[in-house]
Amino acid sequence: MLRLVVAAVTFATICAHPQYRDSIPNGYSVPNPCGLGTWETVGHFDPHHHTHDKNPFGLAFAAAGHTWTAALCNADSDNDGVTNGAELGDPGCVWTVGATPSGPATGHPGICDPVGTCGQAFYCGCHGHNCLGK
Ligand SMILES: [Ca+2]
Repeated sequence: MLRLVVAAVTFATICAHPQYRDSIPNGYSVPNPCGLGTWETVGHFDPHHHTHDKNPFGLAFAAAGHTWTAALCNADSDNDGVTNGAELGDPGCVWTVGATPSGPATGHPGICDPVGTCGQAFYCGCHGHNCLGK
């Protein structure tokens, strides 16, 4: 029984992130700075998997209680000169959960675009400390 509970909790933890896409504007259409398509796991360095390797936006989002706040919207988490709100299509920071954003997402809030130009330890296909110096 204990194994079942542990497995259920583990499964719930692993799968707990997708709803966060509903908690940010255009959470399902954040462009992939490494190519075509969208970046599914907006708060992480891996575009498709919820690793523990959160990008700066993911860390800020967690620090904000996984809530789209004015402070989070006005911040520039990836330090590329564009606010999170502007990148996610909410330049006026007026979006609320369930509402239609004022515009489309134009950039990734956690990965500097163009990739590799902000001193971020991320390159397409490689992320984390192992990428430093590459
Ligand atoms: Ca930015």
